[in-house]
Amino acid sequence: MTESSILSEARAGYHVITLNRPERLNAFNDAMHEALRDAIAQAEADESCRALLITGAGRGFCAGQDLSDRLLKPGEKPLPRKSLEIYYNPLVRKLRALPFPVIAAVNGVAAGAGCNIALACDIVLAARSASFTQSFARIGLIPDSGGTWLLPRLVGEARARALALLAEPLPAEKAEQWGLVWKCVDDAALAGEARKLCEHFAAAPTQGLALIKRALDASAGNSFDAQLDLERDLQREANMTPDYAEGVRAFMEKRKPNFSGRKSS
Ligand code: T3D
Repeated sequence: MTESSILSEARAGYHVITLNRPERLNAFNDAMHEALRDAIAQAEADESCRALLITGAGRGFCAGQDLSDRLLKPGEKPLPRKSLEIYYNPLVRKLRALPFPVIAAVNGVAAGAGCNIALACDIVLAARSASFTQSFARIGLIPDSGGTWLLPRLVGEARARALALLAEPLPAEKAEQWGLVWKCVDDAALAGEARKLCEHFAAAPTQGLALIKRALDASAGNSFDAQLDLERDLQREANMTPDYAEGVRAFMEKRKPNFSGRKSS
């Protein structure tokens, strides 16, 4: 494990990344962005990595941008910032495109970009004490890191607009009821539930799961017809994987499949 603003740990079949600036509720500065980018690249480069878990140290998941880096001195004029191009957008694009499931274990408050980075993950597990806040409107910004795209798709237009415009915290239980997150669990159960999910994915047909991610991500911009064509193409790829052959064999032999997660045998 490396001690820094990002803790990264390789476990059997998956990696765990912990956002680690607890005194700032794990808000992002540039160094943390860079360390996170490196940790994700390490997970991607590790052939044995079949899932990624992201969580936060301390009582928060992530409070978005570290605003102490944005405080203007008296008389100083604001500059056009490039943090979305350089950091936030590449990060959420990468999380969506990783060829294995990404799980966010939201252990506490998720605010601003920290909220939308969690929502960009494939599965969001939330501790009962956690909350989700589109805090941008409180400081004159707009939801970023995919928020304006994800929110209406996850919770519908009416709730998305109220969440974005009012910037009120949404408690984890309501977030689950609204379909913003997959599941809300007791605080003490969060780490164990997240580990179980990762262990499940570490033994899953990883190539097939990567194709599922691609199909779901493309669906929002596709017509029904175009999506059928995409499903045909991706299913052809899935057909060719050793895990499909193993899945069918195991079914016929009435045993648990032993998936390798690899592209070829
Ligand atoms: O410029 C660009 O790059 C554009 C990109 C923007 C992306 C964004 O994410 S913009 C949104 C930025 N985030 C926020 O606006 C959230 C700010 N934080 C809060 O509203 C509250 O802290 C929370 C609602 C998240 C939690 O409230 P609470 O009462 O549980 O905790 P707290 O006391 O406010 O925070 C604890 C400490 O963390 C505190 O420090 P202190 O007083 O103990 O020394 C607080 O200042 C610090 N902290 C929390 N969030 C941030 C932060 N420090 C810097 N930046 C933060 N975002």
